[in-house]
Amino acid sequence: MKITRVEAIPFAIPYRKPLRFASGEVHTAEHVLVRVHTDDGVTGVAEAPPRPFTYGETQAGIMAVIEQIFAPQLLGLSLTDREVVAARLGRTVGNPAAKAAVDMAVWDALGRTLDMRVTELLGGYTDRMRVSHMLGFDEPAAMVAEAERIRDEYGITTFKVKVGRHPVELDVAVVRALREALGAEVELYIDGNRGWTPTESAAAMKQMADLGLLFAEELCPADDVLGRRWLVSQLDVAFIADESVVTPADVTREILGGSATAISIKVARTGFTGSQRMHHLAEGLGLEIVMGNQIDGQLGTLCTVAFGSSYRLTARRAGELSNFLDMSDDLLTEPLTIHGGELAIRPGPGVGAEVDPDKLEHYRQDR
Ligand code: MUC
Ligand code: MG
Repeated sequence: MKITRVEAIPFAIPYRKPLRFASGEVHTAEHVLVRVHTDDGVTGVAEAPPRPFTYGETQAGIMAVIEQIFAPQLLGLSLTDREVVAARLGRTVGNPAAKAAVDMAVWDALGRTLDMRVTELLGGYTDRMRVSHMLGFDEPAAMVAEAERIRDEYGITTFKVKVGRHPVELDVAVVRALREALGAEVELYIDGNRGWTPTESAAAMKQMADLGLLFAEELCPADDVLGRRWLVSQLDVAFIADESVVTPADVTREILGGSATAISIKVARTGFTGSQRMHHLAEGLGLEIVMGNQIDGQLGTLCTVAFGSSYRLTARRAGELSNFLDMSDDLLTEPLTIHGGELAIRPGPGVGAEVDPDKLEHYRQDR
């Protein structure tokens, strides 16, 4: 079970349809595939999606920190030394996606070694999650058409609507059009990616008061400390902290400071080890959790559903598991499929992912 090698492989897969939101846009999945090898001949895999507009990481930076700092620190450790792995990764500040991918590849290798699913190792609560689909910026008619297609093709009935544009009426019109077209039975929530001020957020929420929103996420920056507290104190909808809660300490600060009332857990930034800490803290604080998506490919999505299925609290709400549908291709031998609005974990050990060597050869950027 000893770690003998940690590989970081850059790859690029274009999106069929770019995703646009208040803090940025993604046209190509320029991710890093992480492989952790052991002396038993086992290989664990995970992917790191760089999001410079959210965490400051780039693809080249993720490669560098894994190859130059993390890999040498982990060689010789056992796959069961997960807290030692976490402590050594923790010596370096920042770099959440790079750390998360290394951590998840270690868990995947452990699952493969023990012939157990990661979901069983973590908590084993269930084997599937309801899926929430994210709608990026577009005209109201186009966003409604996409939601209808996703509902009809995949049975998905929960939608996260990207907001944060100016004037706020632009986004309010989209949410209203979605509610009118899709009816009362679908779940709708909004994510501002910090695009609005607290007062713009409050005005928008007033205009959407009759639209039955499930949640509002990160409408304004957490650094608007008093403004955000003022906003959250007047909402009758739970306010999700997403990019403002990258560590358990962030959760403590945001929740006890009155700047959020629920959290998004993204395994792409907290891995499995850190996400466990976030989950247990949220449970102790009595918070709702949404399993978020950092615009993950299929491997990242498998990691999210593996974690989300592990606990009652993370499986309760629909998880954001469908961004991969907009990619032109992916790395897995067997593509993920969403049926009846649900995504199931894979039967194999670890997270159940098999990377197709031909696809990796085609999309990798280091050859
Ligand atoms: C989200 O929930 O914010 C946008 C940027 C990112 O890192 O994740 C997405 C989705
Ligand atoms: Mg978000």
